Amino acid sequence: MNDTRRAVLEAIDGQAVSGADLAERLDVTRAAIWKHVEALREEGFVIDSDDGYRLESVPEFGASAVEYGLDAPFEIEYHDSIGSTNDRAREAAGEGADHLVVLADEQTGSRGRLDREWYAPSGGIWVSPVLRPTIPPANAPLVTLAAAVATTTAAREAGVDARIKWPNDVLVPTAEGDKKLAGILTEMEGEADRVSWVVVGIGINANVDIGQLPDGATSIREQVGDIDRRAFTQRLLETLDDLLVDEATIVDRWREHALTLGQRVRVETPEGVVEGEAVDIEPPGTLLVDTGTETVRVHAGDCEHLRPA
Ligand code: BT5
Repeated sequence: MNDTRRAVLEAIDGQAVSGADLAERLDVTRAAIWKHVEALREEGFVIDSDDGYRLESVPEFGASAVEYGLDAPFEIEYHDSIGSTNDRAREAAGEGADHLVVLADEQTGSRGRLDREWYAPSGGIWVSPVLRPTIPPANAPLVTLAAAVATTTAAREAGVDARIKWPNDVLVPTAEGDKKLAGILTEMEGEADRVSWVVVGIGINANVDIGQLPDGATSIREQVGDIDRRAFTQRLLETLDDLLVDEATIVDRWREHALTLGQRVRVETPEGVVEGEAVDIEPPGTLLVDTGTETVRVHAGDCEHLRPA
């Protein structure tokens, strides 16, 4: 959001301020103030103008709504409907974007890992930050772990018992088994020694009916009722930013929320199937599986939680 527009919102949040006062304080013309107010109204901000301008309410979702009050250095690009936020974020990354977050209410062509289909009806939080971390490509899995921790943290704060399945599925344990609440698709481009960009696509079934989702999925609506998507998205982005600034904490925070550790797992890796007890995780995201005869380090694969032997 443009700095003047943010300053207008901050000034009129909680009290009425006249157009003349605002213009003087922000060192712009009254016409400019009026234009900003109109643009904000068009985005859904309710601004009363009976006795000076006064902010009555912030929209439920959208670019300025999420940017306003966000304590992290991201610019939001919002779409009511888009093919895939990851596709758009990759395009923007290719054009040099950094700390841009592509956000949508609905996606019509979204993807999971390995080109699997991802359901993204209206009411979800479909979000793809573009990042340019100064890390070697081998450490990129840390960004995915951070996204899983950030998603889980925001969901837990919203009252949902969210946990992480290695490496990055966010699940809710239920009487009928674990249900998937969110998924993460990280895509990147890099050189031998340096990542040039990472797009970390996060899909959260927020205010969505489970009838619109595949079997095995759950939503925040199903678990605790509808949430404030604006506040949730802000919390998600703030936590992600904090974690990426302090990379050393990512793996510890991941362990705190892990559902996989201590469980019997079956992991399909490119080198074959590994079965055993998941005992720990190591940077940048390697799962340690105790097969009974040895400890195998698994770097990538699809993980299934097995019933205890
Ligand atoms: C994932 O893939 O879990 C990564 C999903 C990433 C989606 C986000 S949304 C924002 C951004 N833009 C995109 O285009 N993508 C990202 P994977 O682990 O492959 O899981 C895919 C499987 O999850 C599917 O084969 C279904 O079985 C299941 N699935 C599909 N949609 C789901 C949903 N909304 N909730 C829960 N499970 C779902």
